[in-house]
Amino acid sequence: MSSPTIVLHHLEDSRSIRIAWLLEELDVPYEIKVYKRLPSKLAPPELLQVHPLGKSPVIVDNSANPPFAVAESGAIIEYLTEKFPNSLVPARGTQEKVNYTYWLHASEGTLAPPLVMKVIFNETLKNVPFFISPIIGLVFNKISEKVTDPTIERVLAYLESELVFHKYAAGNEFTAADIQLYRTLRNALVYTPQFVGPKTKEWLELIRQRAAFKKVAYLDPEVQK
Ligand SMILES: N[C@@H](CCC(=O)N[C@@H](CS)C(=O)NCC(=O)O)C(=O)O
Repeated sequence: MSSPTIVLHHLEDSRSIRIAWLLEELDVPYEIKVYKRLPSKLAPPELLQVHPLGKSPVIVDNSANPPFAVAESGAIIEYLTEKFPNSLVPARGTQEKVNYTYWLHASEGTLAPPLVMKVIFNETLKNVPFFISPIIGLVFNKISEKVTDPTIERVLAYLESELVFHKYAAGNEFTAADIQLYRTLRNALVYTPQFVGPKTKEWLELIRQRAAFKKVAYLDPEVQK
């Protein structure tokens, strides 16, 4: 058997699950190299040898001559869906394609940043001395109320309103935008469950039933709980 040409550099418990899931959907053989997070939760320095940002996901395509790395989950999704035949991208010029592109970008560009702030607040509170944690907690609550939560609430309400009209994020067919949204939504369920509506929860259940997701579910500690 020939060795896989795509190597996925996967940081544990990270967005990189999207790419493992996509590669399973595409039925493309791949090698996965798993990196442990540092105690600070940051990526280990070895990832800097794969790409100058040192973040995950990042893939290396060894079929290219010379091989090259592709970073940033949305860019990797575009690269892989262009390279391998699939039905995970709607046809050009359709409403579904517009929805697809919107969620591919909004997931990382609009929804993930305030959610990442919530993750940071949470981790920080676990590590500050107990006697100052109530004060820090109050500051974080204020920032959440004014800055992070209104955006999270609005994006999730928009997704919920779209899912009333179609089964998946872009339309009635499953697409790579569902994969891109999955990890962000799964964080929303952990950190802001009050904003995740019933249609969105149904959609999460639906996409978790896919055979390709089940093959990578071991990479998501939340699913293992
Ligand atoms: N927008 C980027 C985000 C990449 C990113 O921040 N990845 C996180 C894992 S979810 C990471 O590598 N964190 C470790 C670090 O920043 O050191 C993407 O979607 O690929």
